[in-house]
Amino acid sequence: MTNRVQSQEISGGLTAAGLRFGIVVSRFNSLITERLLLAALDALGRAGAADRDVVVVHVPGAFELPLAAKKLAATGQYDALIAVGCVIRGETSHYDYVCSETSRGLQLAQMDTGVPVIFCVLTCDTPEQAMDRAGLKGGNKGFEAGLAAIEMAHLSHKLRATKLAASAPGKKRRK
Ligand code: INI
Repeated sequence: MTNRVQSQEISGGLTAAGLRFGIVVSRFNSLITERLLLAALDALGRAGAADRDVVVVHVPGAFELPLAAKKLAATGQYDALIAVGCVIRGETSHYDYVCSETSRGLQLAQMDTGVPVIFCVLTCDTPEQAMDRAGLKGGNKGFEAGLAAIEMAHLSHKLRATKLAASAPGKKRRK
């Protein structure tokens, strides 16, 4: 016998019809980022997103992704965003700054605006590692990002509207 509580499950769907997406893509390492972009568009299209509901914005490099994402999110027109980039380690510490500020900035963009921002930024030691994740050995992270965007778009709408089903009298909420 178990006393395990039967919790209410809230999860995101995987249909994209009627949802609006913004994709910010860096031009740096475009051989990789354009492959990631195509796969993200493929995922959205297969799930039913309409052409008119998907906007793509190009920026120079990964470092510029957070500002573009935040500005798109602030328009209030998008259900989810995807940030696509590829940072490849060089001989100096530049890589570390670009990686940390890009991830920090993208997290801030979604936390400040409440619009999901999917992190599709590859951070790799070699071009081969990046290619493996952009359609070669390791699948394509762009496709995964497209699916994550759809799921998070649904989930964030549902969480906004969540109410606990009235069953037993609960604790009074603190004001
Ligand atoms: N930008 C990238 O997107 N990937 C990289 O690998 C990269 N490297 O290695 O330097 C890179 N640098 C540019 C950076 O993102 C900015 O565009 C630039 O510093 C101007 O602000």
